[in-house]
Amino acid sequence: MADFPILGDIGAEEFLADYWQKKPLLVRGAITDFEPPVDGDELAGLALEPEVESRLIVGSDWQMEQGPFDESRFASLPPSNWSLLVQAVDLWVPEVAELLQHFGFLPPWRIDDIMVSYAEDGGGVGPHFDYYDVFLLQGSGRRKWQIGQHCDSNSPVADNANLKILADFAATDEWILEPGDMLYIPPKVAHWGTAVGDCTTFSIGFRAPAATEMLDDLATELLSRGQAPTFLTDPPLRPEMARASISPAYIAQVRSLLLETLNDDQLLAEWFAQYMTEPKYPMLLDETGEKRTASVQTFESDGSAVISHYENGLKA
Ligand SMILES: [Mn+2]
Repeated sequence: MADFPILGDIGAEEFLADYWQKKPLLVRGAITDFEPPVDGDELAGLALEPEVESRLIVGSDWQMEQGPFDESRFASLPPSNWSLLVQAVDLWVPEVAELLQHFGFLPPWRIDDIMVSYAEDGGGVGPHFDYYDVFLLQGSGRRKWQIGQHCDSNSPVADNANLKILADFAATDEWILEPGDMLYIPPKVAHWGTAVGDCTTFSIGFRAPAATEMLDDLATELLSRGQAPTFLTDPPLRPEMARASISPAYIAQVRSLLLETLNDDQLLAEWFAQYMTEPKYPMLLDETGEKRTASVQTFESDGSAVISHYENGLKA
């Protein structure tokens, strides 16, 4: 018996070594007799609430509308070809949060949220890729999933105002997922889900911050610490350098100052634990009861290890 039944016959160690962030994995019957904890009506109800993040994707050209929605909007939708996406349903429905218990082989602070989608026949978000890992767990009904090529920021996208729909999609595999089946998609792998009849899909998504976002947050952290700043110094100068273009020696100075600033294990460890436990919706903590935790090990100057705990972006 596998250690995490949601991975089917594959052990967690093998999954992490061979599939995670590398290649897709289809697991039939990942959850046996799966009873989806929310249905389309409940999702529509959530999408009426202003604090809940939701989107409608309508038509064969995937036009996106941002929630919250009016009940009248649902009444005027076509009989097919649309999908409702509700973000972070785990924060609003405890039974959905319980699904996260199946993913104990991954650090909890890597989890972003569980997005749940309801789609009528033909509905979906079109062919696209993401920069994060996702497990697509089929709720009610059936959905056809196609996976395709590896993409990156140079992959051509169609001219669609709000969604990054791939201009080219070359399907390499195709499956129909039934209730309780699950498909893991690594970052940058093209995928395209299309509802076969009405269905719900639970997308367990992971957080992968961009280097730029991390530098931004780390800079804010450094500023807030109020430490004396270190300043750029000149490389050895010669008079003719005054009117020449900026010399590579200057750039080398800049790089070494920046790297020196980053080359601080304690700073990085404390900041990263803080950063990765920041709540998804900091302004809604009272309502969601969101709780993100991580612990991190640092070393004192005498070499002794210290474990610090972080919760919701704060040292506990
Ligand atoms: Mn996706």
